[in-house]
Amino acid sequence: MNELDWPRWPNEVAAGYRRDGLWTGETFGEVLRARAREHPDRVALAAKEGAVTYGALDRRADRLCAALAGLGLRRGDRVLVQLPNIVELGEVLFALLRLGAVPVLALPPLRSSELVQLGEISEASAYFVAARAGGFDYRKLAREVRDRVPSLKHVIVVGDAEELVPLRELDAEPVDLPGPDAQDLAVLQLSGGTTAVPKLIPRTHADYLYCARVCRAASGFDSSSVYLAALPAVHNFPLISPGVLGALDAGARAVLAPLPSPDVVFPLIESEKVTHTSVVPPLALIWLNAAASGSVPGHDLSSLRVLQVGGAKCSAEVARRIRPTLGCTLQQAFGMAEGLINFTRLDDPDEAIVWTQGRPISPADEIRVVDDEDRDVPDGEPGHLLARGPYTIRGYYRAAAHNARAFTADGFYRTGDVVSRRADGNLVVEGRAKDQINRGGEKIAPEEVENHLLAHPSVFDASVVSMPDEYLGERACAYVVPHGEPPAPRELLGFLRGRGLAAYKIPDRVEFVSELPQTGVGKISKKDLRDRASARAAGVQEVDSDTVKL
Ligand code: OOB
Repeated sequence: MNELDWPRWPNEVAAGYRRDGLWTGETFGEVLRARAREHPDRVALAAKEGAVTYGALDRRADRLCAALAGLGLRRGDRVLVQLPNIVELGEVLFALLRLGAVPVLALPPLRSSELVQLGEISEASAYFVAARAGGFDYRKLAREVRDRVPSLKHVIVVGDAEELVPLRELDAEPVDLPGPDAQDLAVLQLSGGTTAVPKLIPRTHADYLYCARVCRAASGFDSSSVYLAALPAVHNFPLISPGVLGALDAGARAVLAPLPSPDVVFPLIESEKVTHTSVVPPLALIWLNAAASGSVPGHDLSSLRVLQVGGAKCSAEVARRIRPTLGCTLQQAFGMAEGLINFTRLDDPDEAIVWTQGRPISPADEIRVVDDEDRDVPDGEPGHLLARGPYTIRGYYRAAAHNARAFTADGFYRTGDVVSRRADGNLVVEGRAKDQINRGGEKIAPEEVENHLLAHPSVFDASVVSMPDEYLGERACAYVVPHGEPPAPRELLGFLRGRGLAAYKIPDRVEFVSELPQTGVGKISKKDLRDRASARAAGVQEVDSDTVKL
C-alpha cells in the first residue's frame, strides 16, 4: 500500500502513544492467538447457526488465512466485507486481520452504487457476501459489483455460492506468513459522509485495540461479561465500542443477533445471559415498549447491566425509561467511526446520564469546542466539536483534498457536530453543521442522493434535507424542480432504487417545487428548505397538490 494513501499521526505523537503504553505492539491476529492459548474451549462467538470457541476460531482463521494467501491475497490488499451477523463474519475478519489484508466494512443495506464506489476507491481485490440475508440475494449484487470494479478478482460466498467461490471450501494447511505491524491498517470503516463519494476511514490495529480497551473500561466490561451485537456488527458502535472485537480481546463471549427486534433479542439476552448491548434510539424505544407491554412475554432480562444508546441523540424521555423498564444502566454513546467516543459513565448522576451525551473515554482525547473562526467558546455555549487523539484519524483514505477541509492544520478532526460542554465535562449534542441527515442513526449524505436524482431526465434541480420525525429523529425530504412534466414520485423513487442506492437513503418524501430558495450568494438555501420541511412535518403548512407524501 502506498505511504501516501492515508495520513499517519506525526512520528513524535505516535512515539508518545507507544511510550505511554496506549498503543501496544499487538495486532488483532496476535490477540486472538493469545486468547485461544489462554482458554481454547471458551465460546468466543455465538450466533443463530451455532457457536465457535476461541480455539476453533483461531484455527479457522489460520486455515482461511492460508487459503486466501493461496488465492493470491497479500498483506495490504483491500477486501470488501458485507456480511450479516453470522459466525463467519468473525472467521473472515480474523483471517484477513491475520493476513494483514484490510477489510472494507460495508453495511448489509448498501447496494451496487455504494459497493462499486467502495470497490473503486479501495481497489479491492475480493468481496465477501452471504448468499442470502434479510430476504436479499447478495450473489446477484456481488456479480454486478464484480463486473463494474476491474480490481475485483474474487467473490466469496457464505452459503450456496452457485458459480462463485464458497467460503467453506477455502481451507488450507496454515502457513507462516509475515503478519501486519500494529501501526498498519486493520480495517477501513465507512464514514457517515457528507459528500457524493463515500469516505473511507483508516483504522490501525494499535488505535482500534486501544479504542476497544478504553471503551471496555468505561462500560464495566470484563472477561466475564457477554456482549450482544443487535445492530449490524460491522458498524463501529457494535464492533469496537467495545462491541464484538472488544469482547473477543477481553476473552469474553460475543453473541450475534440476526435481527434487532425484541422477539429475537429478548430470548437471546435470557439464554446467553447478555450483560452489555448497544442500540440506536429508535430501537431503544421499541425494546422499551415491548418490555413494558409484555408483548414478548416471559423473558428474563435481569442479566443485562448496560444498555448503550447512541448513533443519534437519545431523547430524555427515552433515557429516563431505561432503568425502570429494562432494569439496567443507560450509557449514552456519542461516537464516530473517525474515532472519538464519548460515554456517560455508569456511576454518573442520573441527571447527567439522562441529559448529556457523555465525555471522551480516554484522558488522551483532546477536544475543542470552537466558533466559526476556530476560537474556543466558553463552557455552556454551542460550538463546533473538534477532536484529536490516540484513536482519532488524521485523515481519510485517499482523500487529500477533502482532508484539507475536514481537519485543522494541527490535526484536529472537524466532527461537524455542534455541542456544548458543561462544567462537569459532559457534552450535549445541540445540532450539526455538516450537511448530513441522521435517520435514526443511519447517516445519509444529501449530496449523494441529489446526484442520483439529477441523473433522472425529468429532474432539473434537487435538494435533499432533513425533516423532523418523532420516531427516527429525522427523515429525508427531497425538493425537486422538474424539467417539464414532473415524474410520478413512485417512478422517481424506483429510479433511485434501480441505481443501486441503499433503501434507507431513498427520500421519505418528495416535493415538487418551481424553484429552490437561494441564499444571498446564490447557493441553495438548505436552511429555508429545512424550515419548510419541519413546518410541514409539524402540520403548520397545508399540504398542497404538488406535495406527494410517500
Ligand atoms: C456512530 O458513528 P457514525 O460514524 O455512524 O456517525 C457519527 C455521527 C456523529 O458525528 C454524530 O453526528 C452522530 O453520528 N452521533 C450522535 C450520537 N452518536 C453519534 N449524535 C447525537 N447523539 C449521539 N449519541 O454513530 C457511533 C460510533 C461509535 C459509537 C457510537 C456511535
